[in-house]
Amino acid sequence: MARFVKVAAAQMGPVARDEDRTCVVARLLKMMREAKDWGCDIVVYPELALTTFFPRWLIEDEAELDSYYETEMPSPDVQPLFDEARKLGIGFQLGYCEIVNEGGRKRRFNTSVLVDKNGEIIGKYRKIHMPGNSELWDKPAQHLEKRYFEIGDLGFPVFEGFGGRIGMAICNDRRWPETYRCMGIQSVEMIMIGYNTPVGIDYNFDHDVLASFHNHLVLQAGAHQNATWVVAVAKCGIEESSKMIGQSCIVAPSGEIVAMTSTLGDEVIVHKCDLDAGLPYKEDLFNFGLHRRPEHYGLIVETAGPITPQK
Ligand code: ING
Repeated sequence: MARFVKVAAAQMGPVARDEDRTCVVARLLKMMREAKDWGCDIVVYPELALTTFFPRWLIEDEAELDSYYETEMPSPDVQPLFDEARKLGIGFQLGYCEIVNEGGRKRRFNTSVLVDKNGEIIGKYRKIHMPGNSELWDKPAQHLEKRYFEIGDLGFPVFEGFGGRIGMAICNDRRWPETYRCMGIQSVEMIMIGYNTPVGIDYNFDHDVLASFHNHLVLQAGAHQNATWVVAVAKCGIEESSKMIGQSCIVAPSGEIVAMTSTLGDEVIVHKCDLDAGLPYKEDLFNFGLHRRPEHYGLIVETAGPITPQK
């Protein structure tokens, strides 16, 4: 008996710096209802879905910085999304900025939550691979995520939900093979990844030209090599003068892109995903127990080697 999950990727266009949560949540609700009209079981939203991508700026006023974070989930502004999910009987994944008081101190994370069809949170993930810098750098644009978020402390958990095994990652995580493999060895069947990916933030023009290629390259490789579905959802377009890539997509365990957006705005794409599609790969080509030999890999360099080979 096939286990189908009908998934909607709800790509978002730009969110302005002064766009308040109620307007943003209204956009998310509109796409949730569209997803339900398509008969979807779950709708996946981008990273930092509730606000503009503020790590592009140096923000030194703590009150202003705090305004981009949620101190509870659901927060009052986001509660309508949970209520509508319960009313419609559809789950969702949401990326947002989290402030918690843990260990007697204020901690900030780039977070995503997985919510079931009853509007209950069944899983949380905190971004581990934090790109950019903590101080201003001498580049065409800033990317200050290391300044505004701690490294995630929840690992890469895999949750039972929607009839399968669901994992999450956030943006830069998708560029690192360990992200997928940590969930692959937990037999993950679908990984949901939101992203905000600007171009033009460094001097390597080829990075910009290849940004969309690199986006799909890592998603397709991660999906195939770990026999899992990947649902990758952008916030994109020209957001506060920052150009961010779109091409949100749904990738099958074969590595094939089965659905992709074609705009840089709010756009819902849908695919009926067979969670058993990964089994032929898990049982044969990528049967870790049969073919994978980490014990024979020899010394795996655990830290980055020298960027330029020593003379
Ligand atoms: N964004 C980017 C990403 O990994 C980045 C960071 C930008 C990397 C440009 C390389 C080039 O897609 C986030 N939010 O991680």
